[in-house]
Amino acid sequence: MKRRNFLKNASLTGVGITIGAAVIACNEEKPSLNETTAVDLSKFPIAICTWGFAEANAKAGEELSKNTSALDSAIAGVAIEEENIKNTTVGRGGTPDRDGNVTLDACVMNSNGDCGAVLCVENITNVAALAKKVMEDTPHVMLAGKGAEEFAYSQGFKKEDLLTEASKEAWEKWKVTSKYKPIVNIENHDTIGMLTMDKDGNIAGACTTSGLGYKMKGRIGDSPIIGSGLFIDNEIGGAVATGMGEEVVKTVGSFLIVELMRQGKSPQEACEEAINRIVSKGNRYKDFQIAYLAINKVGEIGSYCIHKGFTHMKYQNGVNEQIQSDYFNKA
Ligand code: SD4
Repeated sequence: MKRRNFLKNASLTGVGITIGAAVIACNEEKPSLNETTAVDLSKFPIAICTWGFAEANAKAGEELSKNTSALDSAIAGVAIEEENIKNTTVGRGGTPDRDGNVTLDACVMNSNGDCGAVLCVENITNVAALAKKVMEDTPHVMLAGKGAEEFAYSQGFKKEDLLTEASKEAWEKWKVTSKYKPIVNIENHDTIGMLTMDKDGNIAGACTTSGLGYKMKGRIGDSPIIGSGLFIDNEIGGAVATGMGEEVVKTVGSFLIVELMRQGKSPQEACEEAINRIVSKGNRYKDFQIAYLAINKVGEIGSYCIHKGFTHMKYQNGVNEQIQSDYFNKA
């Protein structure tokens, strides 16, 4: 029997998505907004994440199905990519800064609105788990650099060399020209931002990255900044960002999306409005990608990006699928 629950200010009409392994187009139909809407709890749990990180998203979905908390499920999911040395934008194996240091950024947020973040951390692979430790076991919400690293060791995290042979080789090649020009979409391997809803519809999330390749030493993007790379309000929904962090920070993108949903916009409409805020500032958007992914309290999902090529994963009712996002730049 379906458990039903009632919420205010949420919309019910879902984004129609065909099930299958192939990448599919996001339905452009706009959900309607109702004052009072029934929430079908049989839709939960749900896990969504940026890009085509199928294994990571499936892991989060499986954890949620075993009643692991929404936050721990997200952390277990993103850990797959943090540990995947072939992924050159997250965790171990990540692309270094221009001096050859791999520095990681991550943040987490739970359904109570608690959060934790670590910035510019070296030698630790599972930085989302470390961000949770900051949230739970310190009086702070953010730790950076050496302080974050030392805290990690005190919590039993292993010291690991994050620079793999492959990343080192690529960096040495890069040094020949030393051109800093982030590439739109980076072949679909990018920051992982994940949002999870447990069986009761409680939302949590994690965002983890090695940041933009060959960045300046000490550079921080949006990913560990609560409100920019990730934001959750369990009454409303959550959002995550990927792409050129500097531009996300300027409009506090994830917080903006949650606030737009609070005002009654669907996740899709909110993501589109957040991208519009960026592209309306001039033509510079032609050179960078930003993508947003959001979910609201009834489990509707939205995503939107500047340039074609962004996809996200969705796990629901045991099905894990990759979905192509709609995009702004149709030129
Ligand atoms: C950053 N948003 O550090 C991250 C990285 C990313 O495409 O998503 N790269 O700016």
